[in-house]
Amino acid sequence: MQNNSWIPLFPDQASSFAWQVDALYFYIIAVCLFFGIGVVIAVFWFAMKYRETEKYASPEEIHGSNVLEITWTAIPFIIAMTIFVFGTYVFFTLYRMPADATEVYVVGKQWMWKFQHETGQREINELHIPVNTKIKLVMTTEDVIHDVFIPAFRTKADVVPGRYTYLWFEATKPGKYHLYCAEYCGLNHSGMGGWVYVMEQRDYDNWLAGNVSNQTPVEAGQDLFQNKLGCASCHQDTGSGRGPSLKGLFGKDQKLSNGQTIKVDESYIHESILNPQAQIAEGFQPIMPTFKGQVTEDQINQLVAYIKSLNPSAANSTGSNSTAKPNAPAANTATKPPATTNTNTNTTVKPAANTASNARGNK
Ligand code: HEC
Ligand SMILES: [Cu+2]
Repeated sequence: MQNNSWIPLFPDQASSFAWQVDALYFYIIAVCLFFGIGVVIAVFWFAMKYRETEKYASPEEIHGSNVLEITWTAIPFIIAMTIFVFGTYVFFTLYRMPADATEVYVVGKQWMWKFQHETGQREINELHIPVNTKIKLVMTTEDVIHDVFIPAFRTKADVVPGRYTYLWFEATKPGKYHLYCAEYCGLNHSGMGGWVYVMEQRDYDNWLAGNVSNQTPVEAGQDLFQNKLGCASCHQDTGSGRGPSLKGLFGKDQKLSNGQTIKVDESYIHESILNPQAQIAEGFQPIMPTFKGQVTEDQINQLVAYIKSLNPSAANSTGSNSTAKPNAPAANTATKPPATTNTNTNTTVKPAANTASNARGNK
């Protein structure tokens, strides 16, 4: 939460890059103050120094000065470049996703945030994460544009219908931090927010164990793919079906029938499901029906997670989806932590909401 620093203007610096964002911010403020105050002082000083002392005096004329020209070009250029270089560095730190992050799926919806962990736990308007661990949010929305904003982590990103955007952070301090929607998204926009709970690894493990979910996104996706939606009837691993085998698809460069080549990412799969005619895989007929209206964004996330898991060697953290199943269900039976700890950490979640959404599988 808000700390008790002597100026309560700034939230905690609770992520690995928060200090960089603040340093850049203060640097720009310092530059602005220096010149802003400098100009005002100069105005008064010159006004006094060169005030009219003698009527109709004609001052000495000056014609050009290379030294002056070069100085007032070079200094502002250097200052502008420091802001540019520093800003670019911070930008890349924030928006280049680390390869070894734990993924959490996020779906924005008027007016709530829905999260699903790799291990299957679902949350609404609350996100529990371990401290000192890189977390990558894979985000989309069911309706309008929203924006995930966690001030204490000094990071935010738009969440856009029809595609995926990403955000990563590594929380450095256990605690409870505000989560906001930072894009005006309708009537109850101001109420669209919640809390991020940063927990010590041990507490987080307890939390996971106390919030068992029957299916991980990969498992749920597999179920949809093979049974509920019948994708497997066309997409067979052998490649002998009417559609291409999706094995090893994620992360590869896919040739399209129009001659283009495209890198297969989450957004490509998303579009392949909702708008299959838009991009046709080379060598196949455009016979895939659209699943628009039949699948929710949560289910698409699960299908994406499953299709990603079919390529464990993909460059980024994707592969871990299929294999990384931290011992959440196991811990529940075998190494159940003392009841007290368990209930303690669990008071922060709403089991009712969790199980209800599990039962419905998506909403
Ligand atoms: C009627 C058969 C059929 C069904 C059912 C079907 N697909 Fe397809 N799918 C295809 C064909 C054919 C293509 C290749 C042409 C294209 O890109 O549209 C394709 C392409 C794709 C691609 C892009 C593959 C690539 O190599 O670029 C993805 C991803 C995909 N389908 C996912 C799904 C999912 C998920 C489902 C179930 C929700 C599904 N498909 C159901 C026939 C089908
Ligand atoms: Cu919103």
